[in-house]
Amino acid sequence: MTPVDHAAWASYLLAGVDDRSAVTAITKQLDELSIDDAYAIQAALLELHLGRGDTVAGAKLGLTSAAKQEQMGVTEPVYGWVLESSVLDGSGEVELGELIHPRCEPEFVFVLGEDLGGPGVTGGDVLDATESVTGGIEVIDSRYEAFSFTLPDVIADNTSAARVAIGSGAIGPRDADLTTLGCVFEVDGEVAATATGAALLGDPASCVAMLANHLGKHGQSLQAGWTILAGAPTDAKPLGAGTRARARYSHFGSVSIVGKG
Ligand code: 0L1
Ligand code: MG
Repeated sequence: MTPVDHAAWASYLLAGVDDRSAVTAITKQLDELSIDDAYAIQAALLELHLGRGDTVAGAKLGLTSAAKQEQMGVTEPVYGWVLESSVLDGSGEVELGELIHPRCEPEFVFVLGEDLGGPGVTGGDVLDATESVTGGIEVIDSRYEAFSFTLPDVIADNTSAARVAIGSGAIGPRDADLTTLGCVFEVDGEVAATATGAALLGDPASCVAMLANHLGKHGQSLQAGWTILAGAPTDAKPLGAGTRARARYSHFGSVSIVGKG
């Protein structure tokens, strides 16, 4: 079988980002795309972004809740990178002209105080290494046509990462039980979904441990100061012009974004 050209597929996906134009899923064009090849494309895509002067602000998990897995028709979590350029300013304004077909979702967010490297990282280790926990809203924007993909496709596409708003109402990692901590997700003033932290595969901290252990297999670790998105406890909602989304958390206050354009 011909080896997968990771650099070429990374450039293909970056062109989708640059052109604000959806591309055909990679798996529709190859006989097979393994999970390892998909992460290798993701790594090549990260290198392209870094080559343009961007930096890594953190890392993320996706598809860590049943709601998200059912929405996207997959059964496993995925891991990706949070770029500094993707972090929104306090206005929460999302320039839709820079995106293809964005959706938004609430996120549990960890800010690390210490490096964390797998293997063998537990949820307790994550809490020990965490400086604070807060809420956010992630804007995801699959580069694939019709927001439709297989698991390897979405891994290659850096797990649809596009923008993220980080809340300011942080708490210490053991100031509350993260599994019972509640989130109300509102779109245009209506309650769109509700969830608790336990929606994230039972425990948000254990999700972050999975990420640290995943990176450990690739000789990488989570770094002190990084922002880590543990995943969305609800499904994602479309973000159009004028759409106002707000995530209200029981312990983090609220985070809002608005679609501009
Ligand atoms: O952050 C996420 O949960 C996104 C994971 C990729 C699947 C999607 O685009 O919804
Ligand atoms: Mg997400």
